[in-house]
Amino acid sequence: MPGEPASPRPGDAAPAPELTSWSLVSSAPATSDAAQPPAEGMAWVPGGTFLMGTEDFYPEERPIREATLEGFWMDERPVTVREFRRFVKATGYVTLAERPVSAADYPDADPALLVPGSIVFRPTQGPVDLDSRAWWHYVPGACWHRPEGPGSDTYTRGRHPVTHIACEDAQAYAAWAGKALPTEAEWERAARGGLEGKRFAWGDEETPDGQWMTNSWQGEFPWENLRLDGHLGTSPVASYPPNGFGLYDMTGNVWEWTCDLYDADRETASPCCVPAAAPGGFARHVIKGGSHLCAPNYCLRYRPAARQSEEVDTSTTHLGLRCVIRSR
Ligand SMILES: [Ca+2]
Ligand SMILES: [Cu+2]
Repeated sequence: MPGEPASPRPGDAAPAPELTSWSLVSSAPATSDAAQPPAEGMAWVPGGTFLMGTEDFYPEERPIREATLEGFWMDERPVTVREFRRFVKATGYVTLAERPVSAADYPDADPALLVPGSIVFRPTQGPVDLDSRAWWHYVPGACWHRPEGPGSDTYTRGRHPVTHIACEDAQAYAAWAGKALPTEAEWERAARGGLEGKRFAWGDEETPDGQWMTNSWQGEFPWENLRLDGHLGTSPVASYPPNGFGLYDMTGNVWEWTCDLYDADRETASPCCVPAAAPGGFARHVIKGGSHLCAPNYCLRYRPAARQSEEVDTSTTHLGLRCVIRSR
């Protein structure tokens, strides 16, 4: 596999370094053009061939297939509110959720909803039919710095992942930072952390030694959030251990945009995660990683293979981004 160190051979003079996945990151990458991180807070994801997808969960994740890619740099953490604020201050950028809404773009929409806003999760009072309209609400005024709508703020959430990011917002941030959005294959390669065919980013067991490894939802969705992992909504980035490539929050916390279009013909199981089709009829991109809203009783999607699609104009409480830099 190009980009990966050769296996230690018995009889080598020097004691071979232990080839944990972590050593792939902490040692210098094999390609000379990738020895130094091109920006602060980025980790090297070695190139190679790996198995994408799984047969064990939802239909859209099948089949298992080989993917081969070059090594690349990836943000160790999702982009935070604080980082996004820096981008907005520097550029005056206005996110899609904050812009006037054109009726021409949404001919079938309720005129009352043609105001700037975004889609906010609200738990239900008790058990409900699993129809996403019960917990997703279009809230006028909701946006990246008012995640629950007017009256909410992010003063104490600077280190949380930024949310309410539409695809073009993610691309604008990435371009400003001199980076790009990952492809789905890059994202999944990174999320697996060097482990092959494992269920989670850290292995097959959900809570090894009783430890919560990511911010998901425990209890019965969408009303009973038991918070066993310590967090009700989003969590400060890097609150849980990194994976084998030194990447935090690859799964859980927030979904992340990729630059890949979603194949519209793919069969898709009903998720908690994606609001019922918005009236816009825009292209859909693949999103990866699951979120703090994914609960095993309904949506076990805080896994590297999990994938959903989102219309490019859609922004929600649990969708953010992280970026990559390709070495060539
Ligand atoms: Ca949680
Ligand atoms: Cu989910």
